Formats: sequence, C-alpha cells, structure tokens
Amino acid sequence: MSTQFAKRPDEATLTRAWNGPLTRELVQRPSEFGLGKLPEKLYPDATATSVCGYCATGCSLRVHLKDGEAINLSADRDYPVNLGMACPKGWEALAPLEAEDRATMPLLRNNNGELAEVSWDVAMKAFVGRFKCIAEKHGPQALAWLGTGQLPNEELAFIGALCKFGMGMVHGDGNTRQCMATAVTAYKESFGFDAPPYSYADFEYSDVIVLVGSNLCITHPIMWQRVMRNRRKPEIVVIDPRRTETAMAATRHLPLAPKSDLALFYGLARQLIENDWIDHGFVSCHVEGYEALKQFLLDGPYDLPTVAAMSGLEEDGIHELARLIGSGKRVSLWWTMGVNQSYEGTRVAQSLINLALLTGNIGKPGTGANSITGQCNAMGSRLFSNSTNLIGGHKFSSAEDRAKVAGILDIPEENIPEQDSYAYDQILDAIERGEIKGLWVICTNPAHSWIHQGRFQEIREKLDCLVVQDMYHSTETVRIADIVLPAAGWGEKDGTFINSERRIGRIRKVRRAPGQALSDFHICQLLAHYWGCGDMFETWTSPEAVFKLLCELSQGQPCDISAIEDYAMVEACGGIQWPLRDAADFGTERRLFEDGRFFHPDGRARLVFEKPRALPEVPDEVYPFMLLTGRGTSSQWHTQTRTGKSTVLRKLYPQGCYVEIHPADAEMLGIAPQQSVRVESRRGSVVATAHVAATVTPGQVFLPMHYAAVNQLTHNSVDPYSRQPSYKACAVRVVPANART
Ligand SMILES: Nc1nc2c(c(=O)[nH]1)N[C@H]1C(S)=C(S)[C@@H](COP(=O)(O)OP(=O)(O)OC[C@H]3O[C@@H](n4cnc5c(=O)[nH]c(N)nc54)[C@H](O)[C@@H]3O)O[C@H]1N2
Ligand SMILES: Nc1nc2c(c(=O)[nH]1)N[C@H]1C(S)=C(S)[C@@H](COP(=O)(O)OP(=O)(O)OC[C@H]3O[C@@H](n4cnc5c(=O)[nH]c(N)nc54)[C@H](O)[C@@H]3O)O[C@H]1N2
Ligand code: SF4
Ligand SMILES: [Mo]
Repeated sequence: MSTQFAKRPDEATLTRAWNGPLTRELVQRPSEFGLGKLPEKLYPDATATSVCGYCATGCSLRVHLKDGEAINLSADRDYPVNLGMACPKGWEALAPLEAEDRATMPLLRNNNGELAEVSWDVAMKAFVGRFKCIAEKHGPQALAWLGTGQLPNEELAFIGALCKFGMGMVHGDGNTRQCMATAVTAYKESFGFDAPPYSYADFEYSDVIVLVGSNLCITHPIMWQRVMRNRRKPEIVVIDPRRTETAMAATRHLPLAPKSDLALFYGLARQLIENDWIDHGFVSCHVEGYEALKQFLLDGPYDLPTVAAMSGLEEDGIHELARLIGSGKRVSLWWTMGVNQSYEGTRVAQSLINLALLTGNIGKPGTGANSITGQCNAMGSRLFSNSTNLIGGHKFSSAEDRAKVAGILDIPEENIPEQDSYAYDQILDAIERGEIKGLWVICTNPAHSWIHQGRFQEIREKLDCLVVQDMYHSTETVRIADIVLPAAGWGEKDGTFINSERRIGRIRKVRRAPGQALSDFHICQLLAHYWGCGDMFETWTSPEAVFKLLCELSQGQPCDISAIEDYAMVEACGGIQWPLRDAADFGTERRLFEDGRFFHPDGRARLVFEKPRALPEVPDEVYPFMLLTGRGTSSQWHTQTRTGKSTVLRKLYPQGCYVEIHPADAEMLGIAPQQSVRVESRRGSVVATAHVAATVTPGQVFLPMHYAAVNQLTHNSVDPYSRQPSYKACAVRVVPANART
C-alpha cells in the first residue's frame, strides 16, 4: 500500500491514517503514514464549513481551500448562529496553526532536566510506564487528569472513557470548573438537569435584556450582534461593577458593589412580591418553594434601603429594575463570569433563576434564565467528558446508569467507578497531600489560568509525573512538564462542539498538523494501545463512530440526541440543538420548557435560596483596593497561546499587562497615565501599566486575565457547591513601580 501522500492516496489509506484505528505500524512509523503531509484534495469543493474553535457562540466559518488545504476563512452566511458575521478571532482562526512554537515532536525531560525530542514510542512508553508504576504503588486514585472545554465531544469522551474505564482512574476534572461549574450546579438544583433553556433568537425577541456579570460586547461579540438585531427597542440592563464596553452600549448600567449580587437579586425578588409582580398561575403550576422563599425574603434584610446600602445602588434604580422585570412582557436574564466566578456563585445564579420563575419568564420567546457558556465546547465537556458526571449526563452513583453505559459501550460494569471524582481544587489539594502523584493535562494551561499561582508551582513539585498535551511547546504548563505530547489543533481534526444554546455543530479537518503532532483523538488511540486496553476501544475507530455512540448514550436523558443519524445530518441542518429524540421535532431554533415541565421527577422547578455570606477577603487599610479580573479585548483569548500568534490580532490589544484604575485613585496615589505600577496582594506582586479611566469605580482596579502574572494575586476561595474559584474578588494595593513597600 502506498504511504506517500504527496500523490493522491486511495480512499482506504486516507481513512486509515486520518480516522482509522492506529495499528502497530502507524504507532511505530507515523511519518510514513503521511503525518505532516496533506492529501492532494481533501474536499471536492473549494470550501468546507467548520464551527469556530474559540468561544461558545459557535459561529460557523467557511474555510476556503486550495488543493485541499485551508488558505482563508470567511463567516458563514447560511448558519443560524452568526448569519454571516464573525469576530476578529474567528477571522484569524488559521493563524495560530502556523506558529513557530507549534509542538511537532513528543518531548521527554532528560537527566539534565531538559525537555528533549523523542519518538512517540519512547514518549508513550515513558507515560504508561510511569503512570502504571504510580498506580501499582499507590492505587489508581493516585492518578488524575485535567481536561478542557475546548476539544470536540468525541475527544473529550475518549479521554474520559480511556482514563476511567481503561486506565482505572477515579479523578479527573477540567477547566470548565473555572468557568461553568456554577451554572451547572445551579441548573441541576433548580431545573433537575444542567439545561440552559434558550435559543439565540431570544436575544432578538426580548423586551428587557438583563446582562449580569457579562461583557457580551467583547466576550461573545456575535451574540451581541444578535442583541443589536432586536427590533423591539429593548431595555438593555447591564449589572456589572465596571463600566464595560457592554455597559456603555446598554440603556441602563447598574454599577453594583462587587459581590453584592445576591443581596440585590433577593431585594428585586422582594420587590416583585411586595408589588405583586408575580405570575401566580405559572408559579402554582410549575414551581416549588414559593412560600418558603417569600418568608425568607420578607424576614431578611432585603428591603429597598438595606439592599441599596449593600449594593451601593440607588433605591429608585433598584425599584425601577424590579418594575421592568415584573411588568416587562418578555424578560430575559443572562449571566456569565461575574456570577459564576464567585465564592457564592451557585446561589447568585439561582437568585436570577428565581426571578425568571417568579415572573413566568421561561419557556417563551425572548425569556429565560440564561447562562452564557465560555469555551467552544464547555457544554460538551459538561455532558460527555466523564469527569464530573458519568458520560452522557448520567450518575456514577446510579447502578442503573452504570449498567446502561457499560451495555452500550460493551465494557465490564465494574470498570465504571461508583464514586464521583474530586473537583479541580480537590485534585490539587490531593497532590499537595501526596495522594495524587501522576497528572495528565490536556488542552488547558493551568500554570497561567488556575487561581493563586504561587501555590500551583509548589503543587507541581509534589508530582512524580506531569504529562502535558498541547499544540505549543512554549506554554507555561508545558515548560514545567515531564512529558509533552504534541497535539493537532482546531482545523486539524474532525468532531463536534455544543454551543451555548445547546447546538451541536461540526468541526472539520482542513489542515494537516505539523511534524508528528497528532489529534487528541489519535493520541487516545495510541495511549489505549500502549496501556493494553486497546480492545476496549476497538469500535472507537473515528470521531464519527464515537459521535454515534454518544447519540446512543444520550437516549432517555434530557439531552437525548438519539435521532441524529450522523455528521452529514448535523451539517445539513445547520447544527442541531439538543434534545432531538425524533427527527420530526426538528426546528432551527428551539428553547426548553415550553410545556412548563422541568427535569425534576415531579416536573416542577425549585426556588433555591440561602443567606448571603461574607466575602472571603475584603479590602483593608493595607490592601485597600478590590481587584476585578476578566477578559480585556475581543482579540485576546485566555492565556494567549493562540491569539498571541496572529499579527493582525496582536495589533488590536495592549502588548503588556495593564491595570485599570479610577482617575481619583490615581491622583491620590500620584500615579500618572501610562506609568508603571505594582499591583500587590498578600500572595504576589505584578508590574502593570496604569490605564487611568473611569471604567472602574474608586476603590476597584481591573486586570485582564490574559497576562500570566495576574493569577499570582488572586485569592484561592471557591463556591462550596460548585467548587468554582472566585477569580473576581481579592484585596490588593497599587504603588508606583519604583516605590518601596
Ligand atoms: N475575547 C474573548 N472572549 C471570550 C474569552 C476570552 O478569553 N476572550 N473567553 C471565553 C470564556 S471561557 C468565558 S468563561 C467568557 C467570559 O465572559 P464574561 O463573563 O463576559 O467575561 P469576564 O470579563 O470574565 O467577566 C465579565 C464581567 O464580570 C464582571 N464582574 C466582576 N465581579 C462582578 C460581580 O461581583 N458582580 C457582577 N455582576 N459582575 C462582576 C467584570 O467586571 C466583567 O466585566 O468569555 C468567553 N469569550
Ligand atoms: N484571573 C482570572 N483567571 C481566570 C479567569 C478569569 O476570569 N480571571 N477565567 C477562567 C476561565 S473562565 C477559563 S475558561 C480559564 C481558561 O484557562 P485555560 O484553559 O488554561 O486557557 P487557554 O489559554 O484557553 O488554554 C488552552 C490550552 O490548550 C491548548 N490547545 C488549544 N487547542 C488545543 C487542542 O486542540 N489540543 C490540545 N491538546 N491543546 C490545545 C492551548 O495552546 C492552551 O495552552 O481561565 C480561568 N482563569
Ligand atoms: S464570536 Fe466566538 S465563535 Fe464567533 S467568531 Fe468570535 S470567537 Fe468565534
Ligand atoms: Mo471560561
């Protein structure tokens, strides 16, 4: 059989090398199988479509091909999500694939402490040898993985199934913990399943759009475009301590005191009750807990003057917002990280859900209690990564669920752990205690993004083996790894993502990965083979084969997609929202709960509430400022490993770390615009350029998360229910960079 892809390969060779099971031959001589070369023509057409690999908006991009290779991109006019639009990251999505620091060969730390290139065979033997040695000595609980919300469903499923069912691991989590865990927990408790109810069309159908802790203009720019298409002249209310781009574009901005959200939303709920702006019909038929909530609100400190004092907002403004929510025809409530990343985020999210339930604003056009997702496939990782719940939204603790999954995947039932995994922070704690000794990190950069970095570095020292799988050899986490596995990126592999509105969309392989980089899917096949559990994944031959398994696994769940036949159907439909139990139910834009039935066994939603708690770290005399962190611009993505590689994007944002500080504070501290300053917390110190602007309130400063040093400062506190870190509140001081402290 020809192995030269410079000439047109035959169909069978192609399928085998691109999607097929990795045979021993391919394992040992990957280059002969055309890795690094592109077949002459991948698609008969000059374009293919693929969903964007950055944010969870899930725009479709048209990929323009020359001789089968992607040479350019444009926005897809025919896709129901983006309707011909894309943000700068989408337009520049091919640039990161060509970067010079792409990881092209596996690396292994040698006796001199340096990472040196090795073959896949050597890297895999080292990985498997070390992990098996740890498991033999300390048990499989001593191994863990940290995954992501940025890989396709098929790869996330493979990683999770391999780790838990094949390699015997118990503990695994992902960066979705940093991001969506709060929304997941809130929805599960309130609705009975992790179920964002909306469609993007609801942005266009609303009369009142309330955005809480969301800077939609820059973090989900194409969703913002959907808001702009709304012809109903909606009130757009932004609840954010900062005067963000979104706040400036809104009709109202409520700059509440950081982390006073819970008091504010309880205050609003009490206003709804006191003014009888309650949809009693909806509440009595579909909601549980009204009387208890009413009692709690009337007995607690949620009267207007108290709430105004706690939130720093005007009484009139709060009352007016309650009126808008209570009497607006179609009210939608949207939230993102200003809510999720809080030490009491789950209850805050639920206090918003409560407002929607009390006013019957759910299951109808332009309504909803709507959590906006962050990463391109955070929704998929919530359902299929096999970390925080058993694959397909099942429960590890349920014997029935374990039997169902084991049956469909044809694996022994005893391979499925009964016990839930540790959460991300608990995995790190277990490493610190010496309980977990081997860690596999896939498609996330925790040495930059995890909270309180000083501690992360110490934790790394406790590991016997750290394996990192990434597209680049230069990331902060790769640099401290023992073994590095070079991964193909978005555009270099096939699969599906699930966007914020539950839409399953197709991603396409339109480029060949450089050197010997392999897709995460192929790396899993390789690892299964070396671990000795290849048989278990015999049918996991291609992403599409796995996709079909996932559809089958979802059957009978709220996220049931068993009526989806294959990738071709997903593409032909312009993406498909879950659920799709019966192809006859298909509609381009669908929302949940139109029949008022929620996912609890009795079909009723729950009103969940609890007294607000004190902020873990408050500003004081020594550290007088509240530090807020978040996204800086629409052209920067997280730890910048990808967006930092585009010359176009680099022109669109400040290159160095900067801190936003109010003019009055700058004057008080003698800080001039563009002066270099130090921002210090009890845990670390960061040098940044002062951006003096009234975007922040006096007493607050803002640092974008894209610069590595920022998480040196943040305070390691988590929400007790979701275990999501509270990235957006800690006490700092600001001093001129040359000052002594
Ligand atoms: N350009 C770009 N887009 C992205 C990303 C990116 O890195 N770059 N990342 C994606 C991901 S993974 C995510 S999770 C989303 C995040 O999307 P967003 O949540 O919109 O972004 P953030 O800037 O993290 O936080 C939003 C706002 O929360 C506010 N906030 C802080 N504290 C509080 C508080 O106590 N109460 C309230 N009400 N608000 C508060 C901040 O001031 C900030 O403006 O963006 C996604 N989109
Ligand atoms: N201070 C502060 N910190 C924060 C936040 C905040 O608001 N403030 N936000 C938090 C949130 S919401 C999030 S989501 C996290 C994000 O934090 P991370 O997940 O750590 O950030 P990314 O830069 O997206 O990291 C993704 C990594 O995967 C690699 N990669 C990309 N594609 C592929 C692929 O296909 N395969 C493989 N194997 N690797 C790939 C990239 O090169 C990169 O190293 O940050 C969190 N940290
Ligand atoms: S809005 Fe999100 S999905 Fe759309 S092009 Fe931009 S980064 Fe990609
Ligand atoms: Mo996120």
